[in-house]
Amino acid sequence: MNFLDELYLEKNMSGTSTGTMWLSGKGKKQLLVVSPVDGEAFANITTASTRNYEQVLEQAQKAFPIWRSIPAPGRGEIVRQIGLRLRDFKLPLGTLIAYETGKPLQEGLGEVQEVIDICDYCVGQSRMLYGMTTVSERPSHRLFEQYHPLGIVAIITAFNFPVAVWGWNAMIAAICGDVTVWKPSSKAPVSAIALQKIVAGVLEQNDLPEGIFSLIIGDRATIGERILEDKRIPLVSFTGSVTAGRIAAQKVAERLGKTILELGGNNSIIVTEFADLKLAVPAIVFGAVGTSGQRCTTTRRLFIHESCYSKVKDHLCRAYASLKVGNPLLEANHMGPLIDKNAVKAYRQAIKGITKQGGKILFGGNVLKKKEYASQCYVEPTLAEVKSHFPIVREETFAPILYLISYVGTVENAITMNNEVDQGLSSAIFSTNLNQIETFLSAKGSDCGIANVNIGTSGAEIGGAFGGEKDTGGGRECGSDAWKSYMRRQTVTVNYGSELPLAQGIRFKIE
Ligand code: UN1
Repeated sequence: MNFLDELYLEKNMSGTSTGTMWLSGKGKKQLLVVSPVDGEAFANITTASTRNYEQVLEQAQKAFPIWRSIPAPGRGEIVRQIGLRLRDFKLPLGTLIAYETGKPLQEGLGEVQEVIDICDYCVGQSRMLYGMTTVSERPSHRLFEQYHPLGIVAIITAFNFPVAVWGWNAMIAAICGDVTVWKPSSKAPVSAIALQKIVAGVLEQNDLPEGIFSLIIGDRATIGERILEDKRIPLVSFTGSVTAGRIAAQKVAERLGKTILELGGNNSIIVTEFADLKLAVPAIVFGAVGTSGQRCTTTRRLFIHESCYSKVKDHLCRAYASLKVGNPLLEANHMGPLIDKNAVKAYRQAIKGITKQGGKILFGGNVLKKKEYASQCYVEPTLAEVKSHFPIVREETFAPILYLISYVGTVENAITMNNEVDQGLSSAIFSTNLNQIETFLSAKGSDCGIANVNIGTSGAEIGGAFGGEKDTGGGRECGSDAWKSYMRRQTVTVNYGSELPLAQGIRFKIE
């Protein structure tokens, strides 16, 4: 496999790096990485020990004052070089992501592009870390805010976006003057190693010290828990399930650390009687089967107005029948495998739940068995007819299962159903009616962090703040003013006069 060589990857690798250096040792736990594409064990990673963890943290602590002292545009220059270098490695890295996670090559390439985009974005943002100035109530006083680097930021990422989510966090943190320690998912560690090696090239060229960008691959008990409890880490950015995020948030809160949480979604599209189906159908299909239904932004629920329900259902059944499932490295295939056999088990259980709770499978519902599916991770993209209140519909099953739900009456009825789940990440409406669109976007509309009009729920651009409400965790990453979470805010009042007036008009005199 050429892409592995092009990325300087070997079969046996260390999973711990402080930048350009890789830490290793004997007797540590090995992590065998199996591709869901063909079931081949293609890498063996030595995971981090508790001693490695300490080494990484100590190095990060040393690097922080050095990195912090480089003016922000200088840090932006390093990020610019990372973006340039990523362009050179886009094809092999995109291919590796596809091979390691099972997402189609196009989506793997798109993911690398997402990191390139955030690098470009951060170059500009590095000159715009501004605070506001306001007026003081006191004469000859100036009142303003400024932002300073926080320190060590831990980034815990999931398997489904093994490099993009690092990019959103690490590149923003870097321009903010923070150093980062990245714990990727043990289900997609090789993409993380490849990315670390690409970044290392830039660190080397610029003679930067170890500890600015660190990588630490290890299990939850050895590494994850330590990060959550470590007071040296003021901010933990966590992407993962609601269950794991809830535990992480509690642990970090106990030591009064900060978190950015990007947890589960249960995203819906509303198709009203005024929808343009030419736009809606492909958006729905991509939203539901992209990354095999394993994006946090995946379209899971579809609320279709009763007047066009059977038409939309027919369109979707036809579209699903034309989908090709297979090796995601082959461009003809629309959907690859799920991440592993456990994910297939969850898919199977959900299918059982649907029929048990009174739903009907309209398309798919089976695990694929032919020779080309020998890894046993391939499933059929699935359409199911259900009712919104079914317990299974309230859950986020990380699989390509789309729930079709008919609604009657006004768009408000569909919005109510959109909002009645615990999660609140992404939502969309397909309509050409201004009243419906603006109702969906109004305060009584969608309660999600993302609300789209005439586009699907997934595939957000990096320029906006990314994240959601309720059980999705409330965090915001990526663009807009998300950078502020990676810095500490300081309110400054300067007295340049010769008197000492107190605020609120308080009188206080000493002899
Ligand atoms: C995720 O699934 O955790 O909006 C992130 C999207 C991608 C990111 C998804 N840009 O679908």
